[in-house]
Amino acid sequence: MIWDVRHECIDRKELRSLQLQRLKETVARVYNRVPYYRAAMEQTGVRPEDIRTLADVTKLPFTDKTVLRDNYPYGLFAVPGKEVLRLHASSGTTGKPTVVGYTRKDLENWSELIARVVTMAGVTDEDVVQITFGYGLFTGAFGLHYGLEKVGATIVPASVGNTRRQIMLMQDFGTTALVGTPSYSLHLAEVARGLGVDPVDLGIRIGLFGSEAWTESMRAELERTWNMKATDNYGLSEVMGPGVAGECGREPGMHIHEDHFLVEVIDPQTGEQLPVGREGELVITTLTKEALPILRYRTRDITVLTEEKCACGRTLARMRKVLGRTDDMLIISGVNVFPSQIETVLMNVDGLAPHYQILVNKKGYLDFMEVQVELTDEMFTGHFRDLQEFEGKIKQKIFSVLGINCKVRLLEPRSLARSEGKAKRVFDNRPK
Ligand code: DLL
Repeated sequence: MIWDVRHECIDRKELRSLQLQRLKETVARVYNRVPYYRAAMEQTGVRPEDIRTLADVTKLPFTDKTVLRDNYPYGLFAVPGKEVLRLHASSGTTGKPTVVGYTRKDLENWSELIARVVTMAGVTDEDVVQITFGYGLFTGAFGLHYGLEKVGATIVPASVGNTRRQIMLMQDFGTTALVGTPSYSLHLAEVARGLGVDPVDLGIRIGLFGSEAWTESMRAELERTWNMKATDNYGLSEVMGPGVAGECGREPGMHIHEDHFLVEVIDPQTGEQLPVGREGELVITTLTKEALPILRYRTRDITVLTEEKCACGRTLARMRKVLGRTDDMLIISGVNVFPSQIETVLMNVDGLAPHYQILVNKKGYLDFMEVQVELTDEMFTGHFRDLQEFEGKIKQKIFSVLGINCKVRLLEPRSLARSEGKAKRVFDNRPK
């Protein structure tokens, strides 16, 4: 089913003209109401009337996380506080978080877009949906919540943590769809097994996963573990939260809600816009946000766009599964490595569990990477020689795919810390 045929199947020419009209409105809005944007535009000599075509978006300044931090908390808001109905924040790793705000109309649009995403994933008003994102400042839980409500699903607002209780809720309430991070969902399955419950018997048919990068191999693992359809959805607080894009499952990639977001892909080094079909950093301009309109937000997420027709009938462009963030990309002895590439190698080796971490350090002047990965219970024989041989085999696989030498350390099952939110798997301890 398609939630909003009128917009999701819009004729692309009509979409372009809607986007242009909304882009002009957004630019005028920030120019007139947000001193930071007026100053940034004045600096490059661009005025709202210079935006005549969609291609003119490249005349506008980029926004990045520092801009939000520097204008903390309300400096970029384009409406008086009275009109802001909700605040969310994304926890910064250092210092202040970034704060985002929503007017009534923003909240209404947000739940509409979530309704599109969850419908795309196959959720209906018959489903019982357990939300395992933390209810709080994070956009994940409340974002999904109101869209699911719109669709008419029964929501179990379990929030994050208390994993054993989550399993009980699934059993007792008859949960049919699970919302959370892919990594936490793996953990849930593991805890279920520990309680003597096969996750498959819980009867969850759909997983709605997002908020962190995960590979196709991880999808296969989750689908096998839960006997579910594991779907991907994408978003970020700065432009709204979840609901920016979602998967229909008919063709690869996530449909981007282009009637609300103008997307570009740029070369992260030069900032140059790249043609559709080239891999690069996703940049998003909001087209309908009232409280916090954002021009050309540099997401740091690496993806590829396609405007090819989709078998589902939606005309909205798709973004490929996110490869990783530019700031998560490791440069090991001059070779660029995304953690997702290592994940793919590991997940395709029999005998390894989907729990790993990557440690990077210096040995003298040289970069040195160690990959630690847990064994499955079946593989954990405790025979030292078997393990050594197995480590060598994995090391060889990583070398053949990525061209880098690393150390592989096999760990006992369930020995790495489990995450309840976004998994932290990379520890780069090199001196900065
Ligand atoms: O994670 C919003 C969200 C919540 C999306 C729930 C989906 C589901 P932030 O905390 O601001 O917002 O983090 C945004 O998370 O720039 C990506 O790097 C990453 N991310 C989000 N969704 C995906 C995904 C939420 N499906 C940052 N695949 C983004 C890969 C994702 N990375």
